Amino acid sequence: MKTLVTTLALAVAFVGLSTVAHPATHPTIDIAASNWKFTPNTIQLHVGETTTLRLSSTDGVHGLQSDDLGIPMTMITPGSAKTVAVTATKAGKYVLHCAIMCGAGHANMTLTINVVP
Ligand SMILES: [Cu+2]
Repeated sequence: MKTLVTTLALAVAFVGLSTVAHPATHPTIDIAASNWKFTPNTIQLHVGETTTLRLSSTDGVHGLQSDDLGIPMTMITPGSAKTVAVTATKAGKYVLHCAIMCGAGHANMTLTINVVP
């Protein structure tokens, strides 16, 4: 019984510490662009919660931009990841098209961002 209590106390302490250890870190979502898709192609954000999108390209030059979500025109090129902090203010489904003409599949290259309360 004593062992169980000690284990629980340690578990609680650990959870407490891990919460305190990263107070200012935003959740980060990695998104890889390629010819011609975003992976993942659907993500979910919460209203009012700042999330960092880490954008990289495995092939081709692509782009992301959204006035509605406050995402500035961001060019995504192979070899250098770009990070964009997003704080959605309104719930909804936002379908972002690749913002740079990238070839045959460009028109169908979308990233869907579902913003939920
Ligand atoms: Cu494109």
